[in-house]
Amino acid sequence: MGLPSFPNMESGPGSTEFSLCAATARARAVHPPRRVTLSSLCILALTLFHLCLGTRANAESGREAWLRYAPLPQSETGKNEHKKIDFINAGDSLVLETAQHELVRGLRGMLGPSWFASGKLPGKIMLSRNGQSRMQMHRPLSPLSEDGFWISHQKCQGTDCLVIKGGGDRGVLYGVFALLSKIARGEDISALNEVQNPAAKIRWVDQWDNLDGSIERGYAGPSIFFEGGKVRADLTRVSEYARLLASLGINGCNINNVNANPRVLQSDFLPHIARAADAFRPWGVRLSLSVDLSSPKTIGGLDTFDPLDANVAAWWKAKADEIYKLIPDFGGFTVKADSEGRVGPSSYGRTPADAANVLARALAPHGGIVFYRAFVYDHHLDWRDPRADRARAAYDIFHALDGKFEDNVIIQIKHGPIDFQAREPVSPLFSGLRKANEAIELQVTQEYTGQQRHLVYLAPMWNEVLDFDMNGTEQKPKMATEPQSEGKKQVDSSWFVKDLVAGRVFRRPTGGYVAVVNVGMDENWLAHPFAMANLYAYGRLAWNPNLTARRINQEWTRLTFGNDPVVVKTVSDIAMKSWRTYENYTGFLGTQTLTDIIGSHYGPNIESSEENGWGQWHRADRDGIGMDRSVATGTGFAGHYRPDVAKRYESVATTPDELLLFFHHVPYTHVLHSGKTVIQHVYDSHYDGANGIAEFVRDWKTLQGKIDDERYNDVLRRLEYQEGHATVWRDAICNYFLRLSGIPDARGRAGNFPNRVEAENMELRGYVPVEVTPWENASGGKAIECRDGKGCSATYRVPGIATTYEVDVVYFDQNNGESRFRILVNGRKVDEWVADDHLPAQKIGGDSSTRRRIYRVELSRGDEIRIEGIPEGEERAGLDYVEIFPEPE
Ligand code: GCV
Repeated sequence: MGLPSFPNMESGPGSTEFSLCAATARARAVHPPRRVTLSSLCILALTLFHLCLGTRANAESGREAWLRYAPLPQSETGKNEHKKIDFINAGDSLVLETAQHELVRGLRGMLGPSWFASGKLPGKIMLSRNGQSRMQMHRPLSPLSEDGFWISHQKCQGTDCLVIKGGGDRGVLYGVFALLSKIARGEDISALNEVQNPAAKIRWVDQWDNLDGSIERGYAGPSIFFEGGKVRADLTRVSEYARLLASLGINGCNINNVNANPRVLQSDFLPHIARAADAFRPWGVRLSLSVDLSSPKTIGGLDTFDPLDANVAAWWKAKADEIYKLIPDFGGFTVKADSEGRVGPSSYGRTPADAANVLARALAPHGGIVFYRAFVYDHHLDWRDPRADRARAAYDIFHALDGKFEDNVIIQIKHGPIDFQAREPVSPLFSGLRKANEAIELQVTQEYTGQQRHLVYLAPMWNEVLDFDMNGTEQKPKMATEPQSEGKKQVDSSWFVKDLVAGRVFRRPTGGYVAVVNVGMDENWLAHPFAMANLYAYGRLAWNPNLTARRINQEWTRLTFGNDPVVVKTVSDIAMKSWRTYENYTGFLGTQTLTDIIGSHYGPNIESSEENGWGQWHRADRDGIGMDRSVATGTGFAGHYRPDVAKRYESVATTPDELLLFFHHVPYTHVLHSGKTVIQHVYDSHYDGANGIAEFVRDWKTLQGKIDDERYNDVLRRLEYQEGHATVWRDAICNYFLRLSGIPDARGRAGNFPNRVEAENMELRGYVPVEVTPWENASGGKAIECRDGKGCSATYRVPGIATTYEVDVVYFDQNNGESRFRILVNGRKVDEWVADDHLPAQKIGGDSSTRRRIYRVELSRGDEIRIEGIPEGEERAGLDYVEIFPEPE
C-alpha cells in the first residue's frame, strides 16, 4: 500500500521561555533568610522589580498561582517617587520575618518602587502579634483568635501607619497575605479596619505521596517531598508549597500517603522528614505524618501492635519523643486502619478508639494531634445481600464510640458516606458525634471528578455540604460575608456541617478542615490551571465557610488572570457551571459516578460498580435502578440522619431528585420532581452535559488576547479534550441504559448518530475490527486496531452535501505507545497528530477514547476521507469513528 512515514510531523507543545524574573523571585520566596535587614529587602525588591520589567510580561507558567503580584496598571500606582519603607516591630520570629519579606515582595511586585508614594499606604507599617507592642492603639472590633488578624490605620509614634496585628505570629502572616490580596484585586484599602478570625483551628491539607515519589491519586507529576525512597535533596518546591498554603491560612500538612509505609518512622529516616518540616516552618505550616498501626511490630521489633499492650504504648511514646526532638512543632499522626486492606485494631479485637488513644497519649505531652480517619469499611461486602451497605460503615463504627476518644483525637470524616463521588449526601456521622472532635475531609485532587483533565470547580459542592443543616432546617446558603463575624447567631436548632466540624455546636476543643490535595512537581502544581481554583477555594472556605463559591472564584480569577471584568465574569461563569455539568455526564440522580471504580476511576464503566465487594452498587437492571437505603424496606442508612433529614430521605416523594437513586430503587419510568421520567433524565442530562462543555470551549475562546497565551492555549487544549471525552461519557451511558431499559429517547438522540461513520464499517487496509469491553465504551461496541508496524488505513466516501465541515476523528490514546495519525481528503493531507497524551489507559476503551477535531474542511459528496495510522509500542493506532458536521456560517 506504500503508506508514508509521516515526515515533518510536529509533536508536543511550542517553545518554552526561561523567565529570569520568575525564577529569581521563586528562589527568594522559597528560603526567606533567617534574618532580613530592611536595606537588603529594599535592594532585593528593587532588583527583582527591574528584572521583572525586562522580561516578557505575559509569560505565565502558573507556578506563582494566585501569588503573582503582577504589576498593577500604572494609573493605580501613582507617581514614580521613591521613599523608604519603615517597618515597626517586625522580625523577632521566623514567621514574622517571613511576613515582612512577603509584604515587601508583594508591594514591590504590584506597585513598583513607588508603592508607598502611591497614596495607598502610609509611610509606616507595623506588624505585631498580640502582646508584642506596648504602643498605645485602638482596640480591634472583636477579639483576635490565635490565627486571626486585624488590619487598621492608626497613629504610630505620632504618624499615620498601617497596623497588621495578629493573634499570634501566623495571624500577622495571614494578615499580610490578606492585605496583598486586596491590593492585587484592586480593593480600596485606604480606610481599612477589619478583623478576620478563622472559622476553625484545624485547616490542614493531606498529600498521598509515597516514598518512591509516586502519588496515590495524584495527577500532576511526582512528589515534591519524596524521590526514590528518600526525602528529596532539594526541597525548593516544598517551601513554595508552604507559601501557597500559608497565603490561604492553612496551618498544617500531612506529607505522606495514608496508606502509610512504616519506613517514615524509622530513626534514620526522621532527620530527613525534619528537613521538610524546616521548609514549612517559616510559613507557619506544621508537618504531620501518616502512620501504619503495625509499626511497633514491623519496624519496632515487638511481636504485637495491639494498642492495649503496654510495650506498644511505650513504643509509640518513645517514637513521639524522638520525633519532637527533631521537629518541635510536629503536628501529629494521621491514621487509616481496618480499611481497604490496611491492618488495624480489629486484628486484636480492639476498637478505633483504642488505637487512636494510644497514639494520642504519646503525642499529648507535645501538643500533637491524632487524625483518625472514619473511612473504615469492609471492601468484601456481599453484593447479593440487600441489607449490605458500605455507606453505613462509618456511622455504625464511630457513633458507637462517641465519648471514648481522647481530647487530642480528631475524627476525620469524608464529606459523603462513600468516597468523594461527583454527588453524595452529606455523611450522617457529622451529627453522630457529640463528644469527639471532627474534621471534614474534602478532596481537591479530582480522583472521581475528572482527574484534572476535566474542568470541575468543586466549591459549589463544598458550599452545599458545609451549609447543610443536619437538623433539617432548609436554609438557603448565606451570602458571602467578610470580614467573618465569629459566633454569628444562627437558628438555635441548626446544626450546619460547618459549625459541627468547627466544634462550635458541642463546644469541642478543636476541629475543622482537611483536604487531600496531591500537588506534584508539575510546574503549575495541579496540572489543569483551573484545578488551582479548587485548592484556593478549599483554603478560603476552611478560613471562612460563609464565603460563596462564586465570590471565591472571582477572587481567584482576579489574582490568577487579572482584573479585566470580562475575564472575571467569563471564568467564574464557566467555573460555577462546571460541577453540575460534570455531574450531568457522569453520575445522574445520585448514582454517584459511573466510572471504572475498580480501575482508573476516570472513564465510564457502569458495571464495574456492580456485583463485587466494593459496595458502590447502583443495582441497575432492566426494570429500574438505585439502592434502597430506606429504613422501611432497605439498608436502613437513611435512619442514621437526624429525624427531619431521615424523614426526608426515607420517602421517594421527599428525596431530592439529585439524590433519588442513592436512597431508592425506582423504575426507569418513575416521574421525578422535575416532571421527567428517570430514563428521559438520563438522556437529557447527558446531552446537556456534553453540550455544556462545548459552550465552555466557545466561552473560553472569547478570552483570547485577554489573558496570556500560555495559559489561554493550555486551558483551550484541555477544554477541547474534555468536550470529546464528555461525548464519550454521554454515548456510553445513554447507549447502555437505552439497551438495558429498552425505552427510547423521546428526542431521538440516544443511539442515533446520522453523521457518524464507524471505523469498522470503512474500507480497511491493515486495520482489523476488535470488540471493545465494556461494549458501551466504543461506538457500536467495536473499534479497529492496526497490527502492521508500517501502518494501516481506513477509508470512506463523504455522503453529505458540499459545504464546509467540522471533522471529528475519535481515536484511542493509550499511555503505552505514541501512534501517529493523519487524515487525507482525496489524497490531500488536512491534519496529522501524535497520540502522545498520558491518559490512565493501557488499552482501547473509555479511558483512552480521545477526539481530534479538524475545523473548516471543504467536502463534497463522494470525496474520499482516509485516516492513516502508524502504531507504536503497545498502542495500535486504534480508531473508533469519524463524524462530520456542516459548520455554521
Ligand atoms: C489513599 C479511595 C481512593 C484510595 C484512597 C482511599 C482513602 O478509596 O481510591 O486511593 O487511598 O480512598 O481515602 O484512603
